[in-house]
Amino acid sequence: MRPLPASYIVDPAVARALEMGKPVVALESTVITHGLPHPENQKVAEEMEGEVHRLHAVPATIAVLDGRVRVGLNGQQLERLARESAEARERRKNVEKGTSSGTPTSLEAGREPRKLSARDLGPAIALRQSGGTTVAGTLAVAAQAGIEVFATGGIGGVHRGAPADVSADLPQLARSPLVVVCSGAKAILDLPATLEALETLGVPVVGYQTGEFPAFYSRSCGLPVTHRAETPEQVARIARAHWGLGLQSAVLVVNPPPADVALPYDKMEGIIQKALEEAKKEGKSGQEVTPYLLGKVSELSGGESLHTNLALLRNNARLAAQVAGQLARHGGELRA
Ligand code: PSU
Ligand code: MN
Repeated sequence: MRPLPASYIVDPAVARALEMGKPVVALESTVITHGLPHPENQKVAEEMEGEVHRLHAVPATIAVLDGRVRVGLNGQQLERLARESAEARERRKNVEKGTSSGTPTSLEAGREPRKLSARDLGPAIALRQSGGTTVAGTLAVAAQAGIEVFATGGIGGVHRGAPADVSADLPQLARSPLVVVCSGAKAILDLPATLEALETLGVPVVGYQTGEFPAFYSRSCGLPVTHRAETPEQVARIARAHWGLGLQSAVLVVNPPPADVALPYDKMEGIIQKALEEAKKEGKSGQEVTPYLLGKVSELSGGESLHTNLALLRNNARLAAQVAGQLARHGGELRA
């Protein structure tokens, strides 16, 4: 394994797999700290790890704990991250409702798990903070650790009506050579603008058994992708060929949510419009926009969107494990 900074702690099972060229799948942790309610956050994180294991790959959930970059969490660490974020959210809600003292600003300065993009890793390490890594943060760490595959729900992108609010996920995808399996970008975003940005950044977007860009909760939104792959092996071949050219970007594999849990696009659009209006009324900005919108969408859909979100996360973990298996098994053969 390549030498890593002193701030990194690689879980022994992950280190062994990387050492031996066995398949490893990185998993993000903002979905645990900021993306989902408790206890679903912990449960789905464990289930994603279970799916990866079942397909004979090693899961590496990436997070920062007390200023250490963890590549692979054990059960206790995962439980702690999920619980502490739920407690922090509860405290913040009580402060907002006025049933508890303190201000959200003073809580921010406290020990609660943070949302860590790539730019936040240095400060988090130096200041001994804990937090969930976003897609950008996870990519930065996974690339340094030499992990080749990463599963998530939906990437960040260009926000609607706020073309200056572009997720750091996009530029980080441009410089992290991993296969990223997702269900497109979060549906609350401007999807056409996000696809354009991916093109500008040189990130190939490969539809998995689809010619369309999925809209996270929905299997399609009418936007075509430029490439499609039918099997995990084809995905692996595409990635090896891409990196073999010396290109350093991610290969974005978009996997539609399973048909039995996918939600109709038009219905979700109505709900998203309402959520966007509420966010505007509440004056949400910056890092809090995404978690707020996801929560609102879940509330307005009566929990249906949450059910879909959980199912697609498990589904993406499965595909990622299969791709990691292909990349590892045919490492030499598929190397361009
Ligand atoms: N998609 C989800 N839930 C999430 C996220 C994405 O369904 O919680 C997280 C990811 O970690 C992603 C981040 O990297 O939101 C993007 O946030 P922002 O738009 O602030 O960059
Ligand atoms: Mn943003």
